[in-house]
Amino acid sequence: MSTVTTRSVCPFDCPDTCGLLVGVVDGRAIKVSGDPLHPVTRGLLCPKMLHYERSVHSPRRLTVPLLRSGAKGAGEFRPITWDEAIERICSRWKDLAARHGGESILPYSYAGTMGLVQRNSGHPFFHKLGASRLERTICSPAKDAGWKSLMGDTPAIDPAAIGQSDMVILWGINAVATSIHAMRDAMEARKRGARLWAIDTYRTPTCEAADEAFIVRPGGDGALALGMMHVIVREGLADQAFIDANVLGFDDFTAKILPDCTPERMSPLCGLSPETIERLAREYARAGSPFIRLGSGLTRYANGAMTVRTISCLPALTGAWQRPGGGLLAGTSTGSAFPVHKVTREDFIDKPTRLVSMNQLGAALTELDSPRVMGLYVYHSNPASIAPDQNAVISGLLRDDLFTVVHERFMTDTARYADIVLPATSSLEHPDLYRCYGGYHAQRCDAAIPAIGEAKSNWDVFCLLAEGMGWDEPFFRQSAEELIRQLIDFDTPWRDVATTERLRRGEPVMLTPPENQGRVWLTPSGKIEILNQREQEPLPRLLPTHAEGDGFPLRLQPAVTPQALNSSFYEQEELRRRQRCMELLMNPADAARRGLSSGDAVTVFNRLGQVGFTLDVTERVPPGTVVTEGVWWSEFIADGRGVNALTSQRLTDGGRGSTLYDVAVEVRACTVLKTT
Ligand SMILES: Nc1nc2c(c(=O)[nH]1)N[C@H]1C(S)=C(S)[C@@H](COP(=O)(O)OP(=O)(O)OC[C@H]3O[C@@H](n4cnc5c(=O)[nH]c(N)nc54)[C@H](O)[C@@H]3O)O[C@H]1N2
Ligand SMILES: Nc1nc2c(c(=O)[nH]1)N[C@H]1C(S)=C(S)[C@@H](COP(=O)(O)OP(=O)(O)OC[C@H]3O[C@@H](n4cnc5c(=O)[nH]c(N)nc54)[C@H](O)[C@@H]3O)O[C@H]1N2
Ligand SMILES: [Mo]
Repeated sequence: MSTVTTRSVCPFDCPDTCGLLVGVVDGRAIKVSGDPLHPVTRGLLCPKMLHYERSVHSPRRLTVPLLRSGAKGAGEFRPITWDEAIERICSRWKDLAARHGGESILPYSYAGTMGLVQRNSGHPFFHKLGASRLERTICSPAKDAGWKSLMGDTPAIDPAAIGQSDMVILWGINAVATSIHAMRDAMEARKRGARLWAIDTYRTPTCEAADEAFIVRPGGDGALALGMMHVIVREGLADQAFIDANVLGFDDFTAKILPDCTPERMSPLCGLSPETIERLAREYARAGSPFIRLGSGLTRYANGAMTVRTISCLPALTGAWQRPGGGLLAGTSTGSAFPVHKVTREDFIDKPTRLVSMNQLGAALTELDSPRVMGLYVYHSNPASIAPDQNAVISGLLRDDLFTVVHERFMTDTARYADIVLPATSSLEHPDLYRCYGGYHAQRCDAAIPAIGEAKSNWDVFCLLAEGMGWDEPFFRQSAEELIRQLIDFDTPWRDVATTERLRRGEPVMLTPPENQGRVWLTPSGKIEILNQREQEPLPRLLPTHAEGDGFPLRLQPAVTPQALNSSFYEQEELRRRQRCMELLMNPADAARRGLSSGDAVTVFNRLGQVGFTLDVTERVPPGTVVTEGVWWSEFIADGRGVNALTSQRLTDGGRGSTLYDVAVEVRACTVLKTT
């Protein structure tokens, strides 16, 4: 049999949205590689996707619909047909809607696939059903809120501008793990002579690759930026001409906020010495075109939005924006490039139903009333692992009167608690259109292989459910291909006729962001608004984290691993082996104080829960901070609880985001767990 090579796109929640080449023999993917002709991927793939075929053809794939046959959470199921599954779900939902109202049903989805059709295909269905609406705010809404407060709708600078910078600051982003193409661009800039700094809470691989790394206290970056700005203003390093022409509120800021923000005062809050804060300020202000690439790490705190807003003031003070390669990139927004409303169909909402935060699923399932959540439909998300306050989520999922359906590729921790499990296709088995949130590329792709077993795509399942509900709405009688076509057949300044033609053909294309590139400020005043009277806090200032008030001595940093993506990829044994086991990284001083050493089984605890880890004593983390990487499946965890048994349902200051990184804990030796 000869190999047919097909183009596809990586569907995962990553800012790089890579172009893939998939080698297919007899309907089976045998090889996946980075598309060398893709303008951003340029042939380079991350370790997770190098063997995507191992996920797609994993023996762990779900292949038929399943009905629970044991107790909730016991993971005992028997196969049923699709007809029976759809019939059971629809009759139960009709009954729930009639008895308790549509709002007693809650959809839960996030980022298993980023494709515009498959990702959003539940929206029209649940709008029509009158279900509760999910606030999809687990990732980084605080980042958007912070940027918007200062910069309004000003479009992001082009990520490629990094190549013209003479100083690149990777701030709260572990690009070696989370955006390898941004890392490659940063390393290329470095080769051309740019200095590369990383600012993180522990020594990540990105820190190792940088010229210098600055290790801060979790949630302390606002203090660092304020200290730097104090020095910049005090030493006359601000660009007064730029400020006069472009910035609103500089005088208020320097009069009311900065005087208190001396490096000495900011030092204990951010964890860097006063001398380091001064040096960072001077070197940043004197750089020609410093480029700050802001990650999401520093946003998942009680002060996350304020931190982003404060850091974003730096290029406004020094005028870095004026020079090519200078400025700050929080993320690109290609939201208006495609008419996604044609998929989400907000017009199907009869009257607006209640919003439920995805960060508070535990409370939604255990406390919410009028009506109580009686039906939960989870698709392309794994909340039993990834949502904060895992113990609360699992208490909710254990409710006998809760009817839970999970549409999944694997028997995830969430699927284990389902009444009905539906098998989902992987991205190689369904068509979609992808746009990127870390750059400006887009690509359409067809299915590369047939569905595994009886797996169905998100869109196809919602069409079946609409039919099962007895709706005659023609919208649900279209194919995914037809929806994709509607997204592409749309006039927009983002692409010309030739680009649209290439998009239709399945080639990767670059979209052109409408004018601007950060030189015109799309705010109500037309200036960068350091002073923003629409905010509860009109000026950037210090805000505390949640963890500060929690009364536990160590800050826990749940971080990412290059070998997984949130809770995805744990099915690949090789990747899992490289992660060894659920480890806790701790500084030698903290370990010595507790009489702990590497390899010890430890229990990490706070008011929400306790979790077992294997200790790794290392200088990579500073005293006072402990770190764990990855979001493990419970079957690979000694006592079944993961890191999110320690994270809380509290929200960020702006954007109602998750505060997954804002965690205080204590650690003690564990007498029960055996070291693996
Ligand atoms: N390999 C891999 N890639 C991924 C993911 C994954 O799980 N694995 N997840 C994907 C998703 S959903 C997202 S949202 C992106 C996120 O990608 P990034 O923007 O890189 O965000 P994070 O990895 O959450 O955090 C980045 C870094 O911030 C650090 N950090 C945490 N708190 C602070 C702080 O207070 N200050 C500073 N300065 N640094 C801090 C963390 O230690 C981490 O090294 O990555 C995507 N890509
Ligand atoms: N402790 C801790 N918790 C975290 C994070 C962290 O860094 N640390 N990161 C947070 C962040 S930034 C995010 S964005 C969230 C992400 O949370 P999720 O969006 O839930 O991401 P995943 O854990 O990757 O789970 C996605 C699931 O979708 C399934 N899937 C993939 N494709 C399809 C499909 O086409 N159809 C269907 N039906 N299913 C599919 C996959 O098998 C997988 O189980 O997690 C958050 N939680
Ligand atoms: Mo995310």
